[in-house]
This record gives sequence, C-alpha cells and structure tokens, in this order.
Amino acid sequence: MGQTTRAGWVALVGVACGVGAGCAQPPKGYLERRGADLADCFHFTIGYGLIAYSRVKFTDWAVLGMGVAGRERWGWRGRYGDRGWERARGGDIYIGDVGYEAGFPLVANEEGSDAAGSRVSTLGPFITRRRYAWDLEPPRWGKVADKFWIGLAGTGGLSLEIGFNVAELLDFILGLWTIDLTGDDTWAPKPLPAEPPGGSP
Ligand SMILES: [Ca+2]
Repeated sequence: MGQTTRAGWVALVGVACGVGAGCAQPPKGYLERRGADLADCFHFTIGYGLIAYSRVKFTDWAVLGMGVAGRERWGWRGRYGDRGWERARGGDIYIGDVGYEAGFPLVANEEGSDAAGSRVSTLGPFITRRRYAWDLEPPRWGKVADKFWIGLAGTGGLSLEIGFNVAELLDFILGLWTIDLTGDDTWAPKPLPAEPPGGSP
C-alpha cells in the first residue's frame, strides 16, 4: 500500500508540474523528476468534435486512421504535447486544444493542432513524421521515445484520446535509479517571447 500511495503522489507532482506555471522550469529534485517521467507515459484528452474519425496506433510504425474530424479536447498530453489552458502562445489564454484529424487506412493519417503548431503525419501505415510546437520540442531521445505511443483516438460528437508510451515507461523505471534514458530530466519548455508593452489587457 505504501508503494501505491507513493507512486500516486509522485504522479501528482508530475502532472502538477505539467499543467502548472512551474513547468517553465525543469523539474527540480528526484521526486519531481520521477513524477514528470511518469506523467509522460500517458495521454488522456476528452472533448467534442465533428464529423467522424477513429484511429488506432501501435507506435509510429503502425498507424491506421479513418474519417475526418475537427475537434477540441482538454486533458494531458505529456510534456511535449499541447496542454491547453496554459497562458501561452501569443499571450492569449486558450482553453482546450483545437485540432484536426483525418485518415484513410493504409494511405495516410494526419493529426494536428493549430493552436500548438504541432502535427503528426503518417504516410501509409509506417512512415510517421512529427512537427512540434517550437517551445515544446523534446530533447533528441525524447523525440525517439515519442515514436512509441500506443493508443486510440476517436471523434463523433464526443472526442477522446487515450495513449500509453512504453519508451517513456522505461525512462521512468530507469529514472528510479537516476538513469535518464530520454534526457528529459532537465528539460523545460523554451521561454516564450516577451509580450510587447501594452500588448495585453
Ligand atoms: Ca527521464
């Protein structure tokens, strides 16, 4: 039970780091770093969207998407994914993550967020390229780990994405011995440019 309580607490620290203002700074200390590593293992976002789309992914080398949709979702997308509700790009507070997704099995799949500037493009089922929001670009091995997401996404009125990353899980486990597989222990988002004077109310 002690182990479970501890793991839950560590996860909370990581999530708090992710969604809180503190994440502009790298996580400090052992527990915050382990929490951030653990939080990177999961995606969970929920919202709404039209028309209809579904996608199955088993790493970046097996992606099957079907349909087309525009959607807005809120939730957790790891440290490199757009998180919405942050005071961020362009000085605006935007809520949620407005994006698009389109796919045709074995031909192509495309998912992206206009707000974040992030995009994941798959040609056929195997060749996937990622574009990151400039301030959320992962470290080199973090980009490699990002290829190992396994998950489902679907939109049709309700919009939902769940995902699990085995490479990030390995990073978390090795991190317990302070081995930083993905080189993300000192990672932080790049600072946003200062707002022009009088540029915001
Ligand atoms: Ca790490």
